[in-house]
Amino acid sequence: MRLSTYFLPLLRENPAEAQIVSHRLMLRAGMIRQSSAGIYSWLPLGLRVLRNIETIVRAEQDAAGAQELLMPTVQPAELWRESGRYDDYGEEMLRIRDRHERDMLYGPTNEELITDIFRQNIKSYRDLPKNLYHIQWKFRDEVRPRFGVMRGREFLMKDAYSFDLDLAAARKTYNKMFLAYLRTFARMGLKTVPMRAHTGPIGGDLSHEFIVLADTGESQVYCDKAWLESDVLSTEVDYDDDLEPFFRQWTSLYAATDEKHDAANCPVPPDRLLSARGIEVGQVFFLGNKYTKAMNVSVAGPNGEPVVPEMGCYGIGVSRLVGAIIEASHDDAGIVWPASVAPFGAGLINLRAGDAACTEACEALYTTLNKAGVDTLYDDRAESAGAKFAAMDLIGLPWQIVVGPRGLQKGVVEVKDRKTGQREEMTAEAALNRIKAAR
Ligand code: 5CA
Repeated sequence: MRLSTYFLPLLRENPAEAQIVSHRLMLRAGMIRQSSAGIYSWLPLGLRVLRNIETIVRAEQDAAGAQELLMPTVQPAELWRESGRYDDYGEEMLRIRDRHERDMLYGPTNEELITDIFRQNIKSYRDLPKNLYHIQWKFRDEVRPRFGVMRGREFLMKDAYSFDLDLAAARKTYNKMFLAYLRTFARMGLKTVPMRAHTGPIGGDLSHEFIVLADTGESQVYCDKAWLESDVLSTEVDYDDDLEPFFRQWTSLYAATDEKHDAANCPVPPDRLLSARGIEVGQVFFLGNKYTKAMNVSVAGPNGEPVVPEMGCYGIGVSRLVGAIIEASHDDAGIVWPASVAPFGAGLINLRAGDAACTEACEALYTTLNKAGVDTLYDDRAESAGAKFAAMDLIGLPWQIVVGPRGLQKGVVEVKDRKTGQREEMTAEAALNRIKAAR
């Protein structure tokens, strides 16, 4: 992509309305624009990140045996009357009446709709287990939308819903999702700590929140410092393994949100206890038969008897993750994207846009980088070097390649690692190899 034609409205100044760094940087980097309180448009750069996050979420959901579908955003009220939540959900639900005076709503979550799809189509125990997910926009009319995409009113969520024949099978599915969540967040460069949680309006009796430790988190959390050394991606474990030992291992270290933490009875000695702020990026719930019972769902069991399936539901805040990743990975100059979610693999800076040799070298590099699968943002604008460096640092691509007349005379370009800030001169070919090798 050429920056001269790309829609990337960068802001020099810090927007007054943004209180936390991720919100400030998302606005300054031209990723989002607010359309009304807690509702945002995703501009091209922001959308690229959102899509990359979706791709990782999808890959791990699929690997864990969940199947993707897509349910609508607008739902009929009658399903929510069946579960009893139409009245319970309160002011957070956006209620709509259509031209035939039918009560509709903009979905804040999808338990009722998926349970209805299930009961209409699945009749036998032979069709179980099923775990179905979608990545869809939700609306919750939060009293205080704030911090940009972190607490929005409209936000993108991955929500999966599982149906199992009995408790033991449902527990296995819960464990699979537990592993999928740890892997998903780790692949985005995030360290998340699973914490026992309250179930709130979703219901059920077992639940974990996945918390990213970050100074600007909305909740106070406590955990064993040993969590900081944990690395789930280096753990050899397969979704088809018996995951109970894994689950036990990953819940054995102490971790609790403010609501669950009891200082007087905390099992971790003070020197090992980490007290920090946290951002909730996902939550898993074991629901039991709360919805299947309320909505009269049953399948024929092995002897023809009706069995009420056990459910679980599993949410990931896809749009919130964009903010959470920035909170966890930025510096004074801007965002520092982990390569797995970066909007482009590399940025190419032409220091002298009017210079024939610089332009020729840049064009050649641009072509080879893209051909090699390194999606490249090429700053071909006639701006000052300072403005180009600042823009590249702000948008935080993992690699910058700087092409200038002085370097070209020596046959080199400069490669900068955005994370470490290290700069090194090398041939264009070596630059390409360096970036390819790091992927
Ligand atoms: N039905 C279940 C999951 S299937 C559910 O709705 N769970 S939830 O309420 O915990 O939401 C799932 C995730 O969505 C949360 O962990 C959080 O990361 C994200 N989320 C919730 N509310 C908001 C919001 N207002 N803005 C941005 N993300 C949100």
